[in-house]
Amino acid sequence: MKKTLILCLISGFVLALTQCNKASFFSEDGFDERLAGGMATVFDETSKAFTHPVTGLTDRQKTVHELGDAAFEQTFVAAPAPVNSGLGPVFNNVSCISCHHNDGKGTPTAGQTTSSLLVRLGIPGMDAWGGNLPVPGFGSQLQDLAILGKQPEATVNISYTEQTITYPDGSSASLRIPSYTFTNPYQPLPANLLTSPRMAPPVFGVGLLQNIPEATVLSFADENDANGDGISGRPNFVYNPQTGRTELGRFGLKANVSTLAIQVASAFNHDMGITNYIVPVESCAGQSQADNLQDDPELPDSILNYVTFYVETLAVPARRNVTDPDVKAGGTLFKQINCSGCHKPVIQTGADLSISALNNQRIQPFTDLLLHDMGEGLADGRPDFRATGREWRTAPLWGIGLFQKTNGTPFYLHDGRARTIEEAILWHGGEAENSRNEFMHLPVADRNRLIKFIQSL
Ligand code: HEC
Ligand code: HEC
Ligand SMILES: [Ca+2]
Ligand SMILES: [Ca+2]
Ligand SMILES: [Ca+2]
Repeated sequence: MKKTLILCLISGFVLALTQCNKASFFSEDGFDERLAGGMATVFDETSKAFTHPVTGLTDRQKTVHELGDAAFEQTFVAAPAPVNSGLGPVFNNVSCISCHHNDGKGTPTAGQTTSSLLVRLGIPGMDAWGGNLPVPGFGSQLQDLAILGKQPEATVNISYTEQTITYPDGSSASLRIPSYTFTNPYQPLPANLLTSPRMAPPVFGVGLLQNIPEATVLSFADENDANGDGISGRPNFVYNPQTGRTELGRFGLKANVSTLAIQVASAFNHDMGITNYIVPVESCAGQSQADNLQDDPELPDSILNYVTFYVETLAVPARRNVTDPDVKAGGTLFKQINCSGCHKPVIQTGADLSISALNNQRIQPFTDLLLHDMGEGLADGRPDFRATGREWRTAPLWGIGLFQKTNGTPFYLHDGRARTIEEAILWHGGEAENSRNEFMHLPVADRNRLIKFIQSL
């Protein structure tokens, strides 16, 4: 009797302690701030943080996820081959994982097996669906590698010059301004060439982004800046080759793709040269490099579906240090200087999927999935459906504090030009100019708190 009472007292005490500890993880509206992906959150802070499936998958779904995982890591080779056949004739890399390192960001180099930067191409004008016009002889993407006996379309050269930025308080930072040149083209490139260098973004959490109701994304838009905060934000609408319709764009750095199935299918085709049932024609069809093997589609339909399911069901890593006073203060500053005007901290997902962990989740993606004019400094000058040459999709910030672990050396922004979070912020212009200026006018201790907050995401 006595023993039970003591036990009760002790367990009550322990419970009270843990409750009180836990309470500090909870926001004012009662949600656990660590759960960046809601139920689709995983607690891992290692280099493998982005590689885990969401919980609650059925046994069959787990198997499909694992099959997709294996294919994501497979190195493809030139046809004919018994497995993983069909690479090229021209391509950018040999596997998904060699660009999306540890399912995270890439490295801003081109032409090597660890390179994750590809260059989209175009010429002025629009196709029948409002899309970008391909370059005769090169298409809409520059493939800088080729299988034996074929020529890469060209070599991509990247160089940087440093520019010093001085804060009002006298301290300074250095930004590297990239310059891209294209040498050894297999045939001359046109004079009116438009280019868009893009580095691989992370691939986790994309199933949740796909499950945000369209009405929610549209509700964030303020095309004519009715509320006068300098931020407009507009949706991209893009052609879906599977449905033949124009749909809300969510994926790609200019929200230039509407579904993960198409994103993955065009990655296989354009990045690796592997034709499939969604994108069946070799990227170099009609060019002198075409293989004319008549072996299409090169990828089994099942593999394409597995890999799509794999990225759809990759969990989001939990936030860290959410109770740290500096992190909390940084979160307040993030709202005060209106970073949250584009990087939306909290969104509710929809309800209509068969994967329960992706349904009805309160997520913290820190994106509105909209396009924003980011100023001349970040402009590429190449439109992509409704996106202009100055517009980019708000980069999701979840997991950003782990890039150092998942990638070794982290790189930020669409082409990896920024080496630190501070540099990434200093590149913000256009609609984000006000926020950038307010950041620069903060005392250094507050700037560091804001960065510490970003590191906790
Ligand atoms: C050559 C490097 C490269 C390879 C290989 C590659 N990707 Fe990507 N991936 C990118 C780039 C660059 C983007 C951004 C594309 C854009 O803006 O249009 C991207 C975007 C994505 C996205 C969208 C992420 C988002 O936030 O919108 C997904 C999902 C994805 N890739 C999956 C894959 C899969 C699956 C494979 C293998 C079949 C693959 N990728 C192969 C470079 C690569
Ligand atoms: C007008 C909308 C807008 C505002 C306001 C804004 N951002 Fe961004 N942010 C973007 C867009 C768009 C990108 C992607 C730009 C690119 O890749 O070139 C981005 C990228 C970033 C990145 C790099 C992410 C990555 O994965 O490489 C960080 C960090 C970031 N923003 C932080 C901030 C902070 C901090 C603030 C407030 C000082 C802020 N942003 C304000 C739109 C905005
Ligand atoms: Ca091929
Ligand atoms: Ca091409
Ligand atoms: Ca506005």
